[in-house]
Amino acid sequence: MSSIASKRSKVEEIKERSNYLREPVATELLQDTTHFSEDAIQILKFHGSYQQDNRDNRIKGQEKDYQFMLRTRNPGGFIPPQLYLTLDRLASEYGNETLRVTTRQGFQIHGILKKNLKAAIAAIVKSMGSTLGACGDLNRNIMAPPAPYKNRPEYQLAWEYADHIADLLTPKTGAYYEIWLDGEMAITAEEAPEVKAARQSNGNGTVFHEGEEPIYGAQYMPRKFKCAVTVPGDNSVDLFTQDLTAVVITNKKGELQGFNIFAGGGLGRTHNKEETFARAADAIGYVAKDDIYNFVKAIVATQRDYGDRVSRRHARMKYLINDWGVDKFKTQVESYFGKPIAPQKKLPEFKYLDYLGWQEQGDGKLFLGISIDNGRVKDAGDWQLRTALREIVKQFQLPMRLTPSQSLILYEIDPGDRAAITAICDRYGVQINPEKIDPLYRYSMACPALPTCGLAITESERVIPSILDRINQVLDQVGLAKEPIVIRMTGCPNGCARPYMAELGFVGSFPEAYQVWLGGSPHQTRLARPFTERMPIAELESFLKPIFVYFQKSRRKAESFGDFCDRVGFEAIEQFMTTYQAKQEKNAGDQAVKSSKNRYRVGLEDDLYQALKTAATAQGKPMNQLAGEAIEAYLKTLS
Ligand code: SRM
Ligand code: SF4
Repeated sequence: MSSIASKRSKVEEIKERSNYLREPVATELLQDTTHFSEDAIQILKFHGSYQQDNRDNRIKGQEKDYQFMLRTRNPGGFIPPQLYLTLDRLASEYGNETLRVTTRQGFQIHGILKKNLKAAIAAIVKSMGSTLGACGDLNRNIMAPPAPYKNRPEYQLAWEYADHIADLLTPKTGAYYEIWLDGEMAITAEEAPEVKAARQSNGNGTVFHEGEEPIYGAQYMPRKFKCAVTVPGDNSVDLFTQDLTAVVITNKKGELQGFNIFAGGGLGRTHNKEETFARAADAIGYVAKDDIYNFVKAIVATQRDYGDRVSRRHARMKYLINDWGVDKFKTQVESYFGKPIAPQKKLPEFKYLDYLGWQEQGDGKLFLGISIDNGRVKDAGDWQLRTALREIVKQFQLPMRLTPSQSLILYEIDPGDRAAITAICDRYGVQINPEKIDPLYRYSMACPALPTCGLAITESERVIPSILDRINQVLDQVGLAKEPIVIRMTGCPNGCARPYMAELGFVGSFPEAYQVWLGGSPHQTRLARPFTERMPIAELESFLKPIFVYFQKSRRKAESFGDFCDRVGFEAIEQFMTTYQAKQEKNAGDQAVKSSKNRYRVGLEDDLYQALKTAATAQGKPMNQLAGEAIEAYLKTLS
């Protein structure tokens, strides 16, 4: 073995030993245990599951309360009705009675016991779903705008190519079906012939001819790999955060011409490790439509062969592009691609779109975008979203698209069914009018964090409602009620709810304390920057108030909070905060001096004292205040 091979990270060796993702999962699944070994945990991820434990139930000296999270892989967020109903059933049968829409348009079920994992995965596959490749070092769920516009070909193309690229990069190992379905292949939609051909064609060394994985090889990717396909102007997919984004380019007739390519985005970082950072993707170039699969393979091969397999902290493709520079990266990609990459076509500005409420889908049918707080589909108090969705999907057999902002869209709705669907939403307290949703809630996201995520430093999903309520109060006090600010929170710096693209980002840094990021754009086209390392959550109001006051006083017309922070800069914000706090302290001091004056005593005769007491009670004022006012008024008459 070469010295380079011996330096490889432990996970690289586990992958290689796994025999294309089979072991030790296959063996350990049959054992009567509550959890898997460390090696099996790594391989299990590729099958779409994470071993977790309920951190609320940790007791020193006792075995952890082990449970498993299952994540679906469904390109463009597509969930057919039968799959939704199966997931909903599994959430009750094996899970914690909730489903969770993720920030990459997938569903997660939490709380599954090891003994039920096989039944749960098998049920998903038999309902036309999959969890294969939802986690692990390979291509993750491909994102696409969830809007079901049938009269806008670019949107349909984005869906189509998200599906095709997902097919191209799906692992080919037989392990998944052997382990979870006893070798029975699932009935899946037929793969497009051009995708099949592209996988087999060996464009300049992009493909392995031996083994089960032509594109990945036996060691898969150095790290997770994330792609999106979108349309010009639509940034619902947070395109600058992806390893690879393809933007559909059509001609005036709506016919596909090719794709603008962005690459090298990524958000994961570690506190106090400067060598890790969030990075926005670079514009790479333009690729004609017939070349797209070979181009994707060329990018994948570049990261596969040159990505860091020694340090997992440095293994995402963003570090390769950053270390090499865009030009060197492009040269390497071109050598796999076999031709030069053309310059990008002109694009309009990208905007964040969430597609909520009732809308026309362009072919006479309707769609309905439903906002879900932090993606958690549950029944809680008056808000019975889970029951409402089950009833709607069952009765009307509607497909859905999960959105990258943890919400969902029901589509293919007959206009005649609109009233009945609205009535179900009303009956179960589900607000479907976007105008009536509080703007902070509408635009915010939070990751799951505690109690399921093993990496969480702080709370996130469970505390964000109270934090948004507190922020709303501060906004109210400074005359900014209903200001739409994009707020995102995570329980650690990995960035699962993409906080580094928010206008106001909270990133768990110490128990009960968050790093605060400011200056992202409302359309997620610019990275935010860290403003403070540790804001104790108890100090939220005193921390934010001066910043909001400054924003309220000095913003330009229609300027958003994020744009304002970016324009004035952190130095100006800090300066304002210091002056504001000094003023507050002076006011408090004056107040104290003023109230200390009241401490002088003046003697009163009994009658006068009783009269003052009666008047003070009648007016609801303290006696000393009324006495002070009366004396002040009398003295004025003398001067
Ligand atoms: Fe994530 C790890 C949840 C989107 C960056 N992420 C995790 C794990 C699996 C924790 C773990 O490794 O033990 C979390 C499970 C929590 C739980 O209890 O469910 C977790 N990530 C999520 C989800 C569910 C958050 C959500 O609120 O929806 C998202 C699932 C998406 C999906 O369907 O595939 C999720 N994670 C993201 C994103 C956003 C995105 O992809 O658009 C990011 C930042 C973008 C990026 O990858 O650069 C993200 N997650 C990470 C990282 C840091 C990766 C890195 O490059 O350093 C980790 C930790 C790791 O990989 O070592 C992580
Ligand atoms: Fe867990 Fe951190 Fe991701 Fe939140 S951001 S889900 S705490 S890994």
